[in-house]
Amino acid sequence: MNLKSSALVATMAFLGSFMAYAQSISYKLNGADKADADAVELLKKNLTISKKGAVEIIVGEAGDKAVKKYLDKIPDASEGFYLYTSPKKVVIAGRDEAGTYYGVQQFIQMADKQAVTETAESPAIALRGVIEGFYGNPWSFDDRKSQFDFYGANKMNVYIYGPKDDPYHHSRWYEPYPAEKAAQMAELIKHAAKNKVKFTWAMHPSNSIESADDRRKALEKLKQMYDLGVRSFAIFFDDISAKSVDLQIDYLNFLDREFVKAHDDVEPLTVCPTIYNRAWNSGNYLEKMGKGLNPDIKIMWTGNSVCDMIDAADCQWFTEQTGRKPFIWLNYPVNDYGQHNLLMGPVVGNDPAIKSMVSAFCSNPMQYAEASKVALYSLADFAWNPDEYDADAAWERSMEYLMPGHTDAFRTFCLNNVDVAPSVHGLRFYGETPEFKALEGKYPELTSPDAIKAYREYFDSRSATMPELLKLADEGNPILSEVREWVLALGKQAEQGAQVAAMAEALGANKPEAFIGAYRKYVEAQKDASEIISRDFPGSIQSVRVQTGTLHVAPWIKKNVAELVDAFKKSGAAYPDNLFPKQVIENGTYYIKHNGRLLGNPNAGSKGGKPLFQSEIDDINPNRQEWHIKLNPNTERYEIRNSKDERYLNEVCSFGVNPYSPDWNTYIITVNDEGKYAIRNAGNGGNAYWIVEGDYLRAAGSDDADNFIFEIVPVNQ
Ligand code: LOG
Repeated sequence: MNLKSSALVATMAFLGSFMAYAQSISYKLNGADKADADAVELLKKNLTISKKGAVEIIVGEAGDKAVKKYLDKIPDASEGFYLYTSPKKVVIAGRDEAGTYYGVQQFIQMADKQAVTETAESPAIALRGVIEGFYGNPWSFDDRKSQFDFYGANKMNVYIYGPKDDPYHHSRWYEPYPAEKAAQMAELIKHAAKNKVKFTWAMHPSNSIESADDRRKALEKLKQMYDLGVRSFAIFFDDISAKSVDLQIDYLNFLDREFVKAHDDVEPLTVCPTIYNRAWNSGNYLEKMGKGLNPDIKIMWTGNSVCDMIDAADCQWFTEQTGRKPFIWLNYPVNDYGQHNLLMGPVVGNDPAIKSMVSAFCSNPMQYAEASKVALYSLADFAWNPDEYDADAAWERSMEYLMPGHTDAFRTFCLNNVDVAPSVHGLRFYGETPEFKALEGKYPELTSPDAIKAYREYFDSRSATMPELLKLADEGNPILSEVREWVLALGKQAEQGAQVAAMAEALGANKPEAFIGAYRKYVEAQKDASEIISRDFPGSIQSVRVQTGTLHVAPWIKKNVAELVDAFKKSGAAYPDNLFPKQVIENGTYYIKHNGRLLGNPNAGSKGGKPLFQSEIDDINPNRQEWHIKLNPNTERYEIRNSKDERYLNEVCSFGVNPYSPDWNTYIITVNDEGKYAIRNAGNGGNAYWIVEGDYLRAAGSDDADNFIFEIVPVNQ
């Protein structure tokens, strides 16, 4: 055990005995008859209460007799509270019911309830919470209940129901919920209220908003939801091609008039527009919405793009367009656009200055409800008090809060699941596996014994956390049982990493058998990893292959395996014919020929330009006509570089001048029965085949059969 963790264990033990002591304190309540009933219930559930209790808790909200003395200490803002604690007396005084409730939450979560403390707090942002607005398996009934408890405990007050794959919200919005689902909905609404969470039900009618029949159905559905207890509604128009903004405005104002305003107990309407981020803005859609919608209708906004963090300029721009503050729909930690990865990092990059510029700050999370709590914990912190928000500290506290007693193992897990891998949004999240990144900085090459040892130790220590995490998962820990597959994948990735180190060691020691053995184990671990699938049950809307460590660790493994295998093949060691996957072309140096002419690089060292076919052999600079062709381990396609100046060929068959990008500049090379090769763009570079026009290459071919026109001949043969 290292020093750090033994100190931690000692602290935990101390805290444990201290908490047991705190539990044994008995309290008496003063004001409980008038104070918010949910707050009082919470006190009774968590503390020992008796008429003769040793410590008095004075509880209530502004206007209650019990807290009259403290009235001027209560912040003059809704949901605010004053909290005083001491060994003899505790005061919890809310501006309103929610304020008292949050004061109680804060008190019961204090580790040392006997400390002398005094605080007066209120939220910086009025509406804080969650939009269940992702694609994929909607949350379960139990997931949602647990979420509401979590929101209450962390002072979030909004939940918007809008899972894209609930047909009663989206594809068949007009159908009433069947009895069982309706009963669950009613129960959820009550459970939300107990936690001071406003339950908003959203409907996504797409373009069915014009006819009298559509509108009648909409009113009927809203009425069903009202009868189940919903008092707050939203209409979503995201991810459709809208027929007309005027029609949307007319429809929204119709529902507002005929339904929302027709009830005196329904909250103002919220709408998710079709253009919900700045990147998609064109024409005057938003301006029209702003001018046309009844003024109290809130408009949702994801920022500069679909997945973005929010700053003051974004909000200002939105307000100029719409005449209202944006209701922030933060697409984090949602992972429906990159389902193979979990997003377990902190919420970073939102500007505290937005606190007075938004009407709400809400997250769209992952279909993994429990795992989403890591990010949501931080989000709650930010939205309550952005000025004091410290992303790393909040994230660290979430480890303690969510995984007490197992923070080190859980932190390791989370740190391996920060990035989202390349996706449609081209977005990456940084800060993943910082220790590994540092290791790569220290040992860029896996050649020295020190490097090999350091990497092996790194991966072995990752493997060592697996039993603890898996045990928790198997014992039903809510987060780890939900994301058990990622735990398994992390274990398999650590095994792969350790085998890479073993391969490097064997190669250095010239032990071919050990190399082959390690390589085989690597392949096995990789195969096992590729077969791990999450949410693989009948009826699952998304079953996904899972990935971890995609920012640093996975590319490192691939790159090093490719390099080691390459070096091993070149070492002259004997190995079974079927050991390594067959490449169409082995990594090496080649001539690229067309009708007997050689492709060359006449202006080596210059910028840009095109390679040229020539009949003559270049005797003076032979390597102008030689090409390094190599399989890129990450794209599994080939890169082609000129051997004279290492300039690469790009997707328009010129010499690339920008930084080489494997997504753009690697090619699929195939061979036909006659030994002729075809070269084709791929990835971001499109899918055109390379053809020859005059003396030059061009990427313009579309027919497979016509494009086997190149001879690729190894130099030295
Ligand atoms: C959807 C949302 C989805 C998210 C991330 C909004 C307003 N709508 O691009 O349902 O979870 O992006 O993929 C969206 O963000 N569309």
